[in-house]
Amino acid sequence: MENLNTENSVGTFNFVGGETAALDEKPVASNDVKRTSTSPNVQPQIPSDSAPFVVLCGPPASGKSMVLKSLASYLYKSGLGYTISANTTLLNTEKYQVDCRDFEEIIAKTDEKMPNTVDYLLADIIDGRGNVVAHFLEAPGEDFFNLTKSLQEPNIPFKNYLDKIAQITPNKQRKVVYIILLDLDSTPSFRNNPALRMKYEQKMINLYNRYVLHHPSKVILLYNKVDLPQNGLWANTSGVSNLSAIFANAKEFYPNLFFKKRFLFWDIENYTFLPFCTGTYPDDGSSYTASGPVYPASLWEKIVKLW
Ligand SMILES: Nc1nc2c(ncn2[C@@H]2O[C@H](COP(=O)(O)OP(=O)(O)OP(=O)(O)O)[C@@H](O)[C@H]2O)c(=O)[nH]1
Ligand SMILES: [Mg+2]
Repeated sequence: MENLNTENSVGTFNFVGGETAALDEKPVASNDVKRTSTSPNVQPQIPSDSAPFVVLCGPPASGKSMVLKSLASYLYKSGLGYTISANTTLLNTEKYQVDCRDFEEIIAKTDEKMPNTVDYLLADIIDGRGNVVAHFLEAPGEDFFNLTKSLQEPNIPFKNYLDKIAQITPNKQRKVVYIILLDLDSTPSFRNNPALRMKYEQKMINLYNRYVLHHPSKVILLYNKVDLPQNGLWANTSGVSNLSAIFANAKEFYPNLFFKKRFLFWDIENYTFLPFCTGTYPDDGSSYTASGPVYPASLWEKIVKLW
């Protein structure tokens, strides 16, 4: 899969959404979206080493846990010599310790879903010499976009731990790859609710301005769930048949996330775009069939290139 170029505006991004649908006055909640069981006062403890982070950013149910599982399972089975280890120091709660143990079992099993009760999960990727190559972080969707407080979004500030990830010490910034999920088809549908979608878009622009624009960090725009029929059957679990159609579709719905940055006299793309499919899911939610390795392999390849 290739990186695609786009044209867009430059510098610090402000919301300039093209659609003007009136904002629904009612806060949005969904029965399909699990509420986080972690207390809002819980403060994740970020490791103080300087290994790069990969942070999965997306609203509830956009697929962060399943992308993490896909990537971790791929690396576990890839023969590239990595060990995947859940980092138990992130949260000192009994639930988190159980989630860590379960995670290490789940990544070894092809068709087992991540339980939707997982709030935080920090996975360490360790090379053959025992060095931590990267930390992968999944956090609750509410930390990136709160559906029940959607009217206040995007002005709700990011949680403190995200600052700690980006800034190791006052003088030392960390390299972070932020995977922004271009969610359109979770419940409630951002595809069919432009007002809500634009709030999420602005929140992700805020994230970019705060953590990427003036930092050594990078953004991957990940269009997950490309297997769904809404995407015009441009992809299935084995791969993508029409990448440019998927790209155009993503850009139509999230025009302001295709970031550019000024370099000398030019505006250069400051994102990597990738389609993704974690698998197919029967309606009863019981299990799933994992997608082929093409998606996690491409994602891993891009992450490594961005470091
Ligand atoms: N069709 C399809 N459905 C997907 C895909 N990835 C995830 N899903 C569906 O989305 C649901 C939510 O995925 P999760 O990975 O739990 O979402 P999340 O972003 O971690 O959600 P929170 O942790 O609640 O913020 C899954 O249970 C699947 O039903 C995909 O690639 N294709
Ligand atoms: Mg999750």
